[in-house]
Amino acid sequence: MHQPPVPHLQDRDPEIAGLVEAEARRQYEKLRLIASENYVSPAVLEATGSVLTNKYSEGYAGRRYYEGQQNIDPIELLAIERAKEVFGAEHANVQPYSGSPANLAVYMAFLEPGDPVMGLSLPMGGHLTHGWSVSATGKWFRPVRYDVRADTGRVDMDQVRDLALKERPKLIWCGGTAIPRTIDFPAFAEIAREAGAVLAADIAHIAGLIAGGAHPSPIGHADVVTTTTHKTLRGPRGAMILSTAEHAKAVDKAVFPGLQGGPHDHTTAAIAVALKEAAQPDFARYARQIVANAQVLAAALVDRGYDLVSGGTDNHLVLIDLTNKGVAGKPAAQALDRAGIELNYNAVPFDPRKPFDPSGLRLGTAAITTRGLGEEHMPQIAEWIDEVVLGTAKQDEAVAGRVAGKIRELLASYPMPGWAPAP
Ligand code: DSN
Repeated sequence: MHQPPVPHLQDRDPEIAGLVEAEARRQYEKLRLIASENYVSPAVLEATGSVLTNKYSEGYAGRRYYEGQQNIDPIELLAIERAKEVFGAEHANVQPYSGSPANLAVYMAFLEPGDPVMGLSLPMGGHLTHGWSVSATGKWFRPVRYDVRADTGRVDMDQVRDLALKERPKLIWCGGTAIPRTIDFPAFAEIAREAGAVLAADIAHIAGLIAGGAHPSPIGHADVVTTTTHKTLRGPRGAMILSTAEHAKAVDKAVFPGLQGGPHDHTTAAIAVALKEAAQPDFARYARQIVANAQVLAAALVDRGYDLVSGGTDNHLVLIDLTNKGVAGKPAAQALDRAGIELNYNAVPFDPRKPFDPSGLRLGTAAITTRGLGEEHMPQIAEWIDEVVLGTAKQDEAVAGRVAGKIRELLASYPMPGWAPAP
């Protein structure tokens, strides 16, 4: 049963209601290891599903293009104040619709079309919007890409410095989507200063860890910080841009009217709720537990002969290169999904295979930590992953059903925020 319940949806549109119910049950029964996903609280769900979805409010508090902002202005101001407080930032914009629009706003704020931009290349763990060729950011700007080192799997800071001084990018991105190690914000800041570039930190994956004190913060090092709000931060699907006071005006102008129309006020309210939750002491415990779980899971996988990019993890994310197991990422991910373990196939650095059929698997521990799983469960999860991967290599289909049953049994003791099976 959905919490809050959805009786009107069931009455008005049983087809959609049925699919929502099926998705909730799927999330309840699966070991959700997609590194960018989580379970939000019922309070965040309620704000997201509220009447705020009815309102238009282009502009900013006190300067809107529509009347009737008596409640929207305080909601957005609360979200801004909480974002500044949680991250210690001088300025926050909570209107970006999601991570990619937030990143585009950074280009809009600081660059002209054709300007050079530097970012970690996508197959090395970067993000499409950091100047990858198929993205608008790679087509409309001049991308310069840095890599991770082949021997360590970690960002090659010597190469970052050499490239920055040679290519003089106007904007340097640090952060990405598949980086299992701590991002060295002070080192990036020093290079950006030397090269005369704006430093943007994309902390979408690690925002919750930063909020909870389990990863160093880019504040005080980066000129501008972008983040989605729904990964480790455990809020609704949205994004924020944090910056120094100096760049506040440029950031706000870029988001609106530069790039977007009306903000999604229901999302803004839910971001405010998530930030209030992230400011509580139990969120710091949650953030530390995410990392502890990932580290124990990584160690258990290494014990079973898995080749992890960089050898382990400092955060919520583990990147496995399956080459030595004789199975590609995609069939392994599909078999794991059938076995109740949900993750994504992923390129690994220097991957000889294609992005749609790469060599690796990416997994993360934010969602299972929300469910209440701890370090004691991680060796068992590594064993299940191993059983399924080895079963895939041997084309043994029976293993999936066996593991899925055991996972359902385990998860039945760990409640899911937002849904429970009918009693
Ligand atoms: N989709 C996000 C992720 O999974 O990391 C990146 O855009």
